[in-house]
Amino acid sequence: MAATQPATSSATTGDGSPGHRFTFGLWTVGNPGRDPFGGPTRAEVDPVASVHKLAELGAWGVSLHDDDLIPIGTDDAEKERIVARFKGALDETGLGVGMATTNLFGHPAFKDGAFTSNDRGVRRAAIGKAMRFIDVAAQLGAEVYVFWGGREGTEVGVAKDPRDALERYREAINVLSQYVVDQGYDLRFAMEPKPNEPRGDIFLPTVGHALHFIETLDRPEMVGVNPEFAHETMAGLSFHHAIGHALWADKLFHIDLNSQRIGRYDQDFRFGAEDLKETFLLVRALQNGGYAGPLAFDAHAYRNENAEGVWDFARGCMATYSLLAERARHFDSLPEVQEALAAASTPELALASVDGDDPAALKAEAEWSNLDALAERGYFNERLDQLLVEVLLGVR
Ligand code: GLT
Ligand code: MN
Ligand code: MN
Repeated sequence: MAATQPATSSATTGDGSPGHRFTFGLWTVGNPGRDPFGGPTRAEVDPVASVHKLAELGAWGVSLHDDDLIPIGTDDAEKERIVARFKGALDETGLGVGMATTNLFGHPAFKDGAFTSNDRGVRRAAIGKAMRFIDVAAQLGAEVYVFWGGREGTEVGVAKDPRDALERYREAINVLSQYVVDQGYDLRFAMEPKPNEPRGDIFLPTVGHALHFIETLDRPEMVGVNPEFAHETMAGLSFHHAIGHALWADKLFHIDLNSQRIGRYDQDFRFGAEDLKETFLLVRALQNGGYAGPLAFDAHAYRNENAEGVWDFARGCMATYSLLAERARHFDSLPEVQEALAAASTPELALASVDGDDPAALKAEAEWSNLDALAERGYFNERLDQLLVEVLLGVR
């Protein structure tokens, strides 16, 4: 399958590295530090103020939920005024909208799920809520519309048959993609997997599940994935492998960048705060895979930061991405790395294994004597990995 991604138009400069289209969710820089054990430690931030500050820091754009911009309970006239003011700030600063999405997890109506609630009335309202904000997303020029099914899951497995839940999930995405086509909007969808939290178990828990689900849709070409570093890591999986899989399937429409340790709650730390090696491998995979979509930071400042620390957090995310992009380019440019890759036979993996051969020839190659001969070689991964560590540490 092709590994290329659709090129996107206006690449501008993020923090120090041309071509990176860095975006931040309004809910990320606007995160007031609330957690399950304590209330806010910082004031709420006006979305328009976030737009101006992010523009000043060199971000390319923002992403947002309906409820980040339009508070629950807002009437239609006020909604129009809010959207116009926000669009004014985007026009003034030149910031784009990387993605928009629906909050289908905050309102208590969605406590049993949204598209997969057992209550048909809730499912219909969830579809309608998404339609309402898809209209706004189109108006704001969003590239991608994300579906993160935070409440689509269970604590009590016996209460929902996963086959019915998946069928209803599928129905909702089909209805919404038809809506986008009927309205003539230029919008693609991206499914964001997560294994758990806030539900005990969430449907579409990993990138692999989502990639399969997409193939069952009426319009699979319109739908890709929005993998998040923290979410795959929570499942104990390699994030750069998930990204490789999505790129291979031509389905990486968007990406949520942050940091996370395995086995913890959903930490959403600053990009690069944990596991720099995995983070390096991710940046290199995106770079070498030709990913040109938004680089969205879905993270937040530590709870003990004040308003000033939030902007340190935002600068840190962009700076670390840019630095790792430079390290990845440098790594691949080193002759000793190229030699080590050759010793590991890394380029050989790109060659077809079989070239119209006679099965008899392949069977002959499975002789024990040949297997014994093949077992003799080393793959020099120690050398290769140490080079990577030394590049990361800046001594090479
Ligand atoms: C929420 C979640 C994120 C999703 C957002 C989109 S909302 O913050 O933790 O991973 O990307 O709905
Ligand atoms: Mn996310
Ligand atoms: Mn997260």
